[in-house]
Amino acid sequence: METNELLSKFSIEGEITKVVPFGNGHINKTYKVSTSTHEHYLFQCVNGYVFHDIDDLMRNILIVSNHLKYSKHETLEIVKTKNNKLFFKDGDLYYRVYKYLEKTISYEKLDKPELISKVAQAFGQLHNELSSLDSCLIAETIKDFHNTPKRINNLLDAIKEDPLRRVYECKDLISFVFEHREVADTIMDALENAEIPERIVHNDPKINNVLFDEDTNEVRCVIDLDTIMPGSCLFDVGDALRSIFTGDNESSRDTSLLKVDFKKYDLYISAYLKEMKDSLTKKEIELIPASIATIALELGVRFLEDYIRGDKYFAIHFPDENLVRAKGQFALAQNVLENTPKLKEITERYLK
Ligand code: ADP
Ligand code: GN1
Ligand code: MG
Repeated sequence: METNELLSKFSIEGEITKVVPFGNGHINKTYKVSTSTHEHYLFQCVNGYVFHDIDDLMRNILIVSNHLKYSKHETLEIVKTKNNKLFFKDGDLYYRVYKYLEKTISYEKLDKPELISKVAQAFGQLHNELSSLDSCLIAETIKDFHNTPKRINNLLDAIKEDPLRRVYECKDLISFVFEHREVADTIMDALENAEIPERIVHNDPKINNVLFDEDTNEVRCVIDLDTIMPGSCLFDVGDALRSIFTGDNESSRDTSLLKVDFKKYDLYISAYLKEMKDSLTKKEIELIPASIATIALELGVRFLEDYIRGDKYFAIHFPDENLVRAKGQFALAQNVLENTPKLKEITERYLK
């Protein structure tokens, strides 16, 4: 079906005047839609390789966005189809529309200290808000999303299958994973042994999933609610810091660019802990430095598995991009491990 025909299925006001690819997300195909009214819309083809149950996915987003709206937070607003459905299915493709959040901007990297504090505060607030949501209402949209040991098992399966004969290129990276195998267990072991609590979290707190106000640079809202599921706040703290340290170098061949920034670390945890001071446990705080290494290793493993399987999950822009991304995340994990004593020292200050 043509784009205009697809868009005609949704309750969009006015005539469509322009549809252009938008944003730098790796998962869904995203377009900004202009209309003859002054409103814009965000049109997405949802990635069916990544998400297997679109009913569950869209219901989660509706529940979470209503919950956030109820407590006066700006959030995603689903534009339903003319048949009052949350998405439109065309063959095996799934489409959805959101209101475009006007006068917002997302960043690929965060350099200004105040922006880092604002993002940390936004995720702290999100975690506080989500704590009053009943986790029974939330479906698991991607099974074992941050189960790092399982991610390694998936990589092992891909290595065995080696459908494109790419494994030989990946030998050094595969060795890195097995040399650092114990890093994978940090968060899952703590969760399974009930040393840390289960919480509903975002699970994908990448910098460009936060929208800032174009004029004031205040955080307007956290978006990309596809992976909101029960898990650990360490998934989010670890991944947000991983994303901040990666910045816009995720696909760079110069792996020395992916490294810890102590100032950014301090700014992030200071603002996050301030928001979450009434609920975080000592163990959660102690595990923050380790969680960054775990999530960087995990993402490297995910990129590597996708490279071996033929780039089916993450969007790529050049042939070996997933391999380059995996190298970058392993370099970051290594750098985090080397700097863990100093990160722990900074963290200790907040435990007193
Ligand atoms: P992906 O899952 O592929 O990452 P996202 O839902 O994060 O897709 O959307 C991709 C980008 O589109 C975001 O990083 C953001 O820049 C922009 N975006 C998404 N939703 C909206 C919205 N409702 N209003 C304005 N911009 C948006
Ligand atoms: C994907 O969807 P996006 O681009 O915001 C991925 C994250 C990764 C990130 C790495 C659902 O995030 O887990 O950390 O790429 N999202 C999903 O850039 O897999
Ligand atoms: Mg995104």
